[in-house]
Parts: sequence; C-alpha cells; structure tokens
Amino acid sequence: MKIQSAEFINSIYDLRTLPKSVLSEFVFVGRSNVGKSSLVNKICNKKNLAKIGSVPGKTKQLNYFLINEKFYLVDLPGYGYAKVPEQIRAGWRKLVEDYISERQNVRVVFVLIDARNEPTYLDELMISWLEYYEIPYCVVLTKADKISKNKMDKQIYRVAKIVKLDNLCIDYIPFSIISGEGKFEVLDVIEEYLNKPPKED
Ligand SMILES: Nc1nc2c(ncn2[C@@H]2O[C@H](COP(=O)(O)OP(=O)(O)O)[C@@H](O)[C@H]2O)c(=O)[nH]1
Ligand SMILES: [Mg+2]
Repeated sequence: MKIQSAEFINSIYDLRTLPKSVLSEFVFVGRSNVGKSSLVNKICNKKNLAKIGSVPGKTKQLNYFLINEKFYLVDLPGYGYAKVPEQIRAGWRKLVEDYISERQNVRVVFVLIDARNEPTYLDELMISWLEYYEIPYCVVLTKADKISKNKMDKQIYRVAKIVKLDNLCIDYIPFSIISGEGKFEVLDVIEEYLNKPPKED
C-alpha cells in the first residue's frame, strides 16, 4: 500500500468528541518516547506530521490523522512515564481502555515496545486488554537500529511470552526510522485489515 495523502485532523481529549465516522482506525500505543510519532511520520513519509519528542507523559490526547482520505491513524497518549502522578495515570487508563473497548472502528492496534527494554507492566496490561476485548494487534519493536539482530531475536522471544492468544497477535515487527526496516510490514498489515470485513459481535 502507498500512502498518498496524510493530514492531521485533530486532537481528542474527551471520547465524546471522537469523529462521527465509520472509517477504519489503526492505532499506535506504547510508553512515552517509544517512537509512536516517529513511526507515524515514517510510514507517511512526512517529517513533521506528528510531533516528535514533546514532553513525555504530559500529552493526554488521541491524535487523529486521515490517510488517503480513506482511514485514520490514531496516536494514543503514551504511558508508563515514571514521574507521572498516579491520578494522571488512572486517567490515562480509563481513556485508553474506554477507547479500545468501545470504539467500533478500531481494526488493528500496534503495540510499540522499545527493542532494548524489558516489556513493562503497562505493555502487558495493554496486551491483556486487547486479548480480552478481542482486538487484533501487532507488536512493533522500535529503535531496531540500536541493537543487533541476535538481541532482537531475544527481545521477540521475551515479548512473545506475554502473548496468550496467538490468533490475535498478527506479527512481531522490528522497526527503525533510521534504516526504514519494518515500514512495509506495518503498511502491509494495514492494507490487509483495511480490506478485511470487520468481525461481527
Ligand atoms: N535511533 C532511533 N531513534 C528513534 C527511533 N524512533 C524514534 N526515535 C527517537 O526517540 C525519541 C522519541 O520519539 P517519539 O516519536 O517522539 O516517541 P513517542 O513519545 O512515542 O511519540 C525521539 O528522539 C526520536 O527521534 C528509531 O527507530 N531509531
Ligand atoms: Mg508522540
């Protein structure tokens, strides 16, 4: 699939103001600084579509990008930043879980995990929600340029141990904005699920 047009639509702070639309949504989650905005920019071939490296843990909005006038990419607020007070973290949980469980438009959630770091409790929680609500997801191992192939294999093995339902986990994709590795794999997953009829309840 080729991304021909990509535009920022808006930032949502309150789920009651989500776009009234039936377009498919492909969602990116992961802790602050894992590379969500960088990935969105990379697959869209745009430098500044999504803001890179803004103050971690402070942004609590969902950012909507319209692609090819046909579907949305949604950048969820980052999680698991050590200095975030518990109250804000609880707000994050509610926002993200409500979105994931209620939004019918979601086709695939890409769970981003830094290839160098042990998956956190919140990565595990995220995956357990996706399995509970039966949403197909794809694990993306970011910043692949910073580790060896051997270490990447070990990381995939570690992450795979968290996954309980193989049928919902589409793939594990090493990704790097430096080498471009993983870009086409992510686009292929989007294309496949864009053309697949959504599962009936
Ligand atoms: N070396 C390397 N750095 C990356 C990669 N992806 C993101 N970064 C850097 O990681 C930092 C956080 O990225 P950002 O996209 O803002 O993360 P977000 O908070 O998850 O949206 C920035 O300094 C990026 O340049 C990558 O694939 N390789
Ligand atoms: Mg970001």
